[in-house]
Amino acid sequence: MTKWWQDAVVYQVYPRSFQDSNDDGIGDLNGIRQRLPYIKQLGVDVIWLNPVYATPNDDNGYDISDYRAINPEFGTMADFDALLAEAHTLGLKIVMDLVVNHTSDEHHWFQESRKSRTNPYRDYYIWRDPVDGHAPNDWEGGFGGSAWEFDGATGQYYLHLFSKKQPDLNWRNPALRAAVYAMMRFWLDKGVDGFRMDVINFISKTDDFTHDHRSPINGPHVNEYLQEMNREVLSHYDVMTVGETPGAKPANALEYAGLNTNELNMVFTFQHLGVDLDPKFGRWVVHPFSLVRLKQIMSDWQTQLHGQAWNSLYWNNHDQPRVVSRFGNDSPQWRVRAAKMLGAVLHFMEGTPYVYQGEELGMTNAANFKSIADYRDIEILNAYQELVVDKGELTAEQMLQGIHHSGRDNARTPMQWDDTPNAGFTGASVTPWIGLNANYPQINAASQVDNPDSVFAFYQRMNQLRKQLPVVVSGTYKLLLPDDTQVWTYTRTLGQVQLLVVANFTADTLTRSEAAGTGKLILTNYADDAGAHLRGYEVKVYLQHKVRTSD
Ligand code: TEU
Ligand code: CA
Repeated sequence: MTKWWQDAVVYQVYPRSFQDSNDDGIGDLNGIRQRLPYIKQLGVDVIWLNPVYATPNDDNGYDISDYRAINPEFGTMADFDALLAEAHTLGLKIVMDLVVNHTSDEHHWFQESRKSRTNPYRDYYIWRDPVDGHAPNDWEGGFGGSAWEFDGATGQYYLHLFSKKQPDLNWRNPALRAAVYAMMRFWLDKGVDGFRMDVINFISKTDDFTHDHRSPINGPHVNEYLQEMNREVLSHYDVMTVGETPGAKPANALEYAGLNTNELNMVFTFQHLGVDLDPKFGRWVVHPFSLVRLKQIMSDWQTQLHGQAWNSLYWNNHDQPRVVSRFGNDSPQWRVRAAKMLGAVLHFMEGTPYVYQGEELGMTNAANFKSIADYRDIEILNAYQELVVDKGELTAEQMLQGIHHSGRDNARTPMQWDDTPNAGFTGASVTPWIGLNANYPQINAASQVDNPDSVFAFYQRMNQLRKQLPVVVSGTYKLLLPDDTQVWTYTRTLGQVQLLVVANFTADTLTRSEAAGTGKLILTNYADDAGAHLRGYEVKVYLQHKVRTSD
């Protein structure tokens, strides 16, 4: 028997860029409520909202100054309550973003904490004395520079794994943990259906800070804290939880997302998204990805978690470039087929799929952003300053090429609703908070929702098949042709029923015996079945009976 969050498909909404309802160029809660029928029509079950809480927007809401107040740019608490009620009326659940590794430095807790070493809130954060007049260790912040900021008022450094406006909370402090649990109950008692937990495996750091080059990931007490959170809060509600766990491997997920470990329901790994990143410059210098490596990593997650823990399945989110541009082909000739092929490869694996806004339309990276002035993301702007301006390690052209391919703002351009000015995201004469992708006249929801050959219709069909075929949720995954550099093919088996997925990751026409499935072709991005041939970016999904004795 599966849990509701194992049968579900999640749709991620980045509120700032989804739908503006009051012509200020910024997406908002009432805009999301207007678009609930569209989300329902897609056939998903859950909406994950990126943070909507009060924030100074240093990191677009991942720097929270009041966990129990709505960002006025997005609306009011009444607007939130109306959105939640309307979603529930439509049979949609809403999952909030829980950002409790850090707060904004403008949060009341930090304002108090920095006042004095004896303030009751002092130990809500991580303060350390200078060592020989310097920061306690060489850790770096996620957005450049040291992870330590000196605060003159009390002569100590505070830790911030991200920007200096995002001080890390001290989870070793039981009073802090209790305050977080009380806040969680506030939202769950309103009827919220769960949480996505931001960098949740960072909440336990090393027990001391004297070591250099120590990774703060998967610290010594993470499981203890998550089990306490589950005992104190989560186990009292019928909710879904997904932890964002950068650096987590399958062995970590068996604990974090174990079916019987009483921590979380699933986690987001980043391992599969490292296959095209540079060892030194990360996302800013991009290498062609290896399909063999991608298949190997994701197949390991499938096989090592099966029956013991639960996978999330995603290509895209607000921190990642658009997958059709990254692992597919966003040229006019191939974009639609590649977007469908990538969707099918992901959605027929075992786990809960996450569809990021616009992925269901085949939206692409923003090729029209010509200069650093077009970008808004703190991660992009700080990296450009550090690598191009301060250190000169990359030229502006090299950096812009990397940003074009991998920058987070590729996912944060406004949702493309139709071909009217500003793509229907905001009023025609309004300047949105970030520029649009110039291809919105060609790629938009209005041109797809009634088109049976659209990427939207393909995602609708996948969502229907998930509901119709138990093998999609519960089948055992097996990778075929592991060393094939052009094709990804796998089976899912449940009893005598088997799915065969065969996907061509190239523009070439290929022949693979595996492509000639023995059962009913239930989904393809071409009109017909070319037998053992696979045309450019072709994907074929067969429903067949168990045929291979080796399975
Ligand atoms: O992301 C954590 C995180 O690891 C990403 O920032 C990722 O490492 C980076 O984008 C890739 O270089 C979460 C949120 O999803 C992200 O939007 C926030 O910026 C970050 O935490 C801090 O809250
Ligand atoms: Ca608005």
